[in-house]
Amino acid sequence: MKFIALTIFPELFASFREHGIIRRAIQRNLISLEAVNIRDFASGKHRVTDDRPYGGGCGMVMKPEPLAAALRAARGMAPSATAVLLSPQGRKFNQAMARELKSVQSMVLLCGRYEGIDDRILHDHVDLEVSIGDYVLTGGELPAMIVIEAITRLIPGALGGESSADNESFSNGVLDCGHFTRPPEFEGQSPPGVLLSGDHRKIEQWRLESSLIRTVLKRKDLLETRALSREEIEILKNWHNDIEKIIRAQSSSGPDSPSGTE
Ligand code: 4G3
Repeated sequence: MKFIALTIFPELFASFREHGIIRRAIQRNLISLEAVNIRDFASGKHRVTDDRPYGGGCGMVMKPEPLAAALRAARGMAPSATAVLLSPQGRKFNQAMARELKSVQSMVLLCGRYEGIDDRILHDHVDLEVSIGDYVLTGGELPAMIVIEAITRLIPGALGGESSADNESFSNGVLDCGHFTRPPEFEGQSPPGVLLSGDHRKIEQWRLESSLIRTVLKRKDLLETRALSREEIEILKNWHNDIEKIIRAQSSSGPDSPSGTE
């Protein structure tokens, strides 16, 4: 996969490329990453890339000509590339979109600054507008790196060692289970005994249950749209029954119940 970032701050991508999974993926020829300076495509002595907005108001807008020229140059390097604009107005990025985008051959990531880019660039030059979340940043560079990283780590061979993207949060629509490592006791807390039991069937069962319950507690919304397996429904029913038993045992003797009813 070929990534080309268009930015007025290409240096922001320097350390991103030189560390961790992105560096390894480049070394292994799984991806390439080029940061192209939009300013190189601006004309005039001062190579200006921004201008005051028509209609007045504060802030600056990125001029269309340097953007169009930079996009044309990028398309020369990768003719079939998908052009992505990072902006707060974009489609909300998530794991499913990362999986979708993994299959494109090359991607041009247009990183705007200031109040954004001249809107005319959107219509003819941008294939997809993406937002990494509902907040405003000073530039699209960090969002671009997030999109690149989320996609890259899905490419087989990009993750180091034995780790894989197959059994982590969102990969199957629920949150990841809890994780523990040595020491066996830390600040008075011990890992669930089953994880030290060596019983791999029980460990798998615990992980499934941990994932599901954590999702119920932290991200109920994920379960509203996802089909549950028989096993998952069984787990939830068991919790439901346990909770019901606790409630039934309490209801006639709790601190709020009328006196003389027990
Ligand atoms: C407006 C992306 C702002 C238009 C970019 C670029 C947040 C996100 C910008 C534009 C950004 C996001 C730069 N801020 N939520 N700022 O993904 O094209």
